[in-house]
Amino acid sequence: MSSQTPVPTRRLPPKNARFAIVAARFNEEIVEKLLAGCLTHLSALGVTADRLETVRVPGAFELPLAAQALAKTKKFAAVICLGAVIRGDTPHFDFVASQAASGIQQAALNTGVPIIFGVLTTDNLQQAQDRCGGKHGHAGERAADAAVEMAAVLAALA
Ligand code: INI
Repeated sequence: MSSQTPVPTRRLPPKNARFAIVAARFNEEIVEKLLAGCLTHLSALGVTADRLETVRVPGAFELPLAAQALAKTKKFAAVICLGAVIRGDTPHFDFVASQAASGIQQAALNTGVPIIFGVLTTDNLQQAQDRCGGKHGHAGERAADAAVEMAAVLAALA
């Protein structure tokens, strides 16, 4: 996969916009780094803590349902899903990763609320570490950027 990440174009969150984060507990060490980077970056973009809600779920497979429930409240300009699916010796990875990805997209299309795919899908732990503050950047920060940008895009379209 290409590592050429986009430069965000709309960096200001809409006024008073609230954001929700759903974080998986599976592969906790990695997901906590994603969450920390996401929160720090949202703060840097002007989203104050009182406009944030964080929810935990067991694993990436459970992200779409929780994200959809949050989106349906219509309280949030975007919902950010954070998780890490790391390939093992069985096909389990493929089911969890693909269902998380398609479920998140489906939840966004069902609700009309941006739901951000901040889920790492990697062959091993090192690749995941490289992508949460290592040599391949920070997927948690990118998820924050995507949430703010999509919130701004949808606000402009409304
Ligand atoms: N969940 C993850 O978030 N990452 C994984 O790597 C993973 N693997 O490899 O199994 C994983 N499995 C658990 C899954 O998300 C569900 O929580 C579980 O199947 C219960 O529904």
